[in-house]
Parts: sequence; C-alpha cells; structure tokens
Amino acid sequence: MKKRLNDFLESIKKAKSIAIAGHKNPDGDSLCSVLALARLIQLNFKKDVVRVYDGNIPDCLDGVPDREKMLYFNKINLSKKFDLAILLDYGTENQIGGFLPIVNNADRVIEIDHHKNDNPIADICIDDEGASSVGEIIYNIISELKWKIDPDVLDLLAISIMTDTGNLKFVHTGKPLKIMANLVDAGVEIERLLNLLNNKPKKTVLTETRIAANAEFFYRNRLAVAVVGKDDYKNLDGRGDIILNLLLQIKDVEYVVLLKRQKDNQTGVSLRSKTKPILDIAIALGGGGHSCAAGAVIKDTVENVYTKVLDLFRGIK
Ligand SMILES: [Mn+2]
Repeated sequence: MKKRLNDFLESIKKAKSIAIAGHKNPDGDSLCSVLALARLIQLNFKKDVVRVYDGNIPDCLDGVPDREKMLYFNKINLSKKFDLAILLDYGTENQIGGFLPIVNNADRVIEIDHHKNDNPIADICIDDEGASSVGEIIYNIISELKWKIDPDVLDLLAISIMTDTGNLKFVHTGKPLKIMANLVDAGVEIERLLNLLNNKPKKTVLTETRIAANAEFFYRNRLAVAVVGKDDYKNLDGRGDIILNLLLQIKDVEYVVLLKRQKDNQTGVSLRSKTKPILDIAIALGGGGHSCAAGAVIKDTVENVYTKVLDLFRGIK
C-alpha cells in the first residue's frame, strides 16, 4: 500500500494536466469522490483538475460543493492527451462511458475503487473491496498522506459515505462509522447534508411512488419487480432509489428489481436485496456492482428482460 501511495503521490506531482471521473450516471459517491479528490489536489498541489462526467447527475446532488465544476465529457477535447487520468468508483470498463478515450490516451492512469473488478485497467490501482465507498478510501489516503483539507472536502467525503451506505445503514465494519464520527468532530453537520440531498423535483417523487405502487410480486412475495416506462424514465432522479427503498420496506420482500426502458431495445436493471447476495444475478445479466446493490444494462426489451429476471430468481429463498 505504501508503494502504491508513493506512486500515486509522484504521479500527481509530475502531472501538468489531470482529469478525474467516476462512473457514467454518477451517484453520490461517484460524484462527490471526484469533487473531493479534485479539490484536494488543488489545495495541496495548486494544480487545476478537469472534472468529467457522462450521463445525468441526479437533481438531489445539485447542492453539493463544486457541483458547477463538473464538465460533461463532450464539452472537452477528447483527443487532448492528459498526463494523468484518475478513475474513481467505476466498477467495470463498460461503466466508464465518455471518459474512456481520455483514459486510453493518458500517459498514466490511477484508479481508486471499491467494486469487485477482475480486470482493473489502471497503472496504479488503489482498490479496496471492503470499503463502503470511494469516499472512505480517499479519507484513508488523506489521513495517511496528511494532506491539507477544508470544510467542503469534508462535506463531500461525508456525502460519499452517506449516499453509498444508505445513510450509514449498509455498513459491514465500524470503519465508515468511525470516519463519519471524525468528520462530525471536524465540523460536518449530518442533518444539514441530509437536507441538502432532499432536493428532488416534485414530479420525480410522484412518478417514482406511482411506479412502486404498480410493482408485481413473485415467489411468495420474496421478489418485487417494478417497471419504468420510457416516458417515466426521464423523470427518474438517478437510479430510482425511492422505488427501490420503498419496496424493500415491505415485510416479506427480500429482493427488488427495477426494470427501466431506456430505449426501445435497451433495458436498465437495478437490483437490491435486504441481506442476500444478488451480485451473481447482476453478473449473469452482464452487469456488476456490490453484494446487495447491483445493476446491468441489457440490449433487449423490458418484456424479455422481465422473463429472464424471473428465471434467474426461480428457487430463491
Ligand atoms: Mn461507490
């Protein structure tokens, strides 16, 4: 780890141009870890960093510090060669989206991730599958390297950890809680950050609750499946978290699947479970993610994917 951190540090020191991105359609961890690391590099090395995204940033993240500094990938010259590309929270190569040409052209690539990934693509990999979020890994890096911080960095790291743990519900070790305790002692106000995230448009919440109300239940109510039609898809904020969280609250439901008609022949799938592993099902669908929260994008109709999903869940406990 020491050697990797040294290489990481040297690469940043040497680089004259740096670009950072997370996965396509950023969530709280993906967006805020990018913004936190970019801000840290500016604070500690006085270097400008290009912050890149692809897809949509959820409205609930509009108020996070430095949000306005995010650049949509096609607003930058993709043939420009960056000295250093840093890839955060990406999971697998097909989640990188429009940042991929920058990664491919860069002299050096660093990745910091907590997803299961058998084919990491970077020159330097600071990966930790046990971490709750990339925010947690960045917190560990700055503690180790004793970097200068500021209140916005602390807020960004706290939002990373909170959003990727469902507000500290999905933690498997005490580490993220200890880090949050340190962040609170350093001035982070959890209640203020939660209110900052309560920023969804009215039509999003009304659309998502209607979709949840139309869910269907299978296998003794263990599985709930909800479908987002094409017209409703543009009203979702992020991945449809309201729907997933609502349905998971039902007593007998262990698994929730959300099928999103993204285009006529493309279906997005979000999978959640209370405790049972669902990553294998996401992988069987060509996707990835975490043990209890995973997803995939499939070139097929919602109807066909619905049948496939029911097959994959057959025999569940
Ligand atoms: Mn993450």
